[in-house]
Amino acid sequence: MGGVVGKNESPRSVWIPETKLEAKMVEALQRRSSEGTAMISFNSIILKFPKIDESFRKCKAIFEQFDEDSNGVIDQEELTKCFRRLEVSFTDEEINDLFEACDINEDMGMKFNEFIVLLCLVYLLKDDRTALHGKSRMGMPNLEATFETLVEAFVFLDKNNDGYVSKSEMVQAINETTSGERSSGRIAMKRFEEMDWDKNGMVNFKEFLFAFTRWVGIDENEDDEEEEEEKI
Ligand SMILES: [Ca+2]
Ligand SMILES: [Ca+2]
Ligand SMILES: [Ca+2]
Repeated sequence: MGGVVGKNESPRSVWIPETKLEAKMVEALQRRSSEGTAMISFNSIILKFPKIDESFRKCKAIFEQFDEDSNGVIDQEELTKCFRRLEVSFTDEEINDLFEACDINEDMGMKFNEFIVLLCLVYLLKDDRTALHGKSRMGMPNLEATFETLVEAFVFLDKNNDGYVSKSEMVQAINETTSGERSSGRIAMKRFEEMDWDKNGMVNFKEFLFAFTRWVGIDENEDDEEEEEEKI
């Protein structure tokens, strides 16, 4: 296998967001990346996995609290209440868009992993609404620190600052870590494919977050259980 990856990026130079929500995500990420990132390598992201995992698991209590009828999913009504409690002032339309975007198994409810992704998107999008920096945006400082780590990881990977992670950006990030190893291109491809949920050749922030919930093992996939060797 020749390591010629990186040069043959798709000719598409500008990626157009498919939804209003995605456009907002891209905008927020681009603004965020102008502030820089503390991530220095893909390894530094991997080293954060245990902490991210722990923080996600602590979030389970929050999830259960908002799942008022304890049916294992947060429905639209429960979510609206949740936003009110968190003092997140999103419009009904915005909440609805977030709900639809994160309901990847399309069961009209937020399962735990979907809920975490949704909260992280809220964290990102709320950035432009609260002028008060350094103040907790959602009243969950520990979880917000984890979300910040995830935003930083994405910003690190998105080298050209277009709000998406491309294949070549992933290869670049992995190469920086495992330079000289012949398998690095293959690892990058594998990681990329795990992230590119809709297989359109680009990873948006939402896909990136779902990949994280799978990597740290909180994904509850009942319908397809592909046993993946978790080797990084
Ligand atoms: Ca429920
Ligand atoms: Ca769902
Ligand atoms: Ca990019």
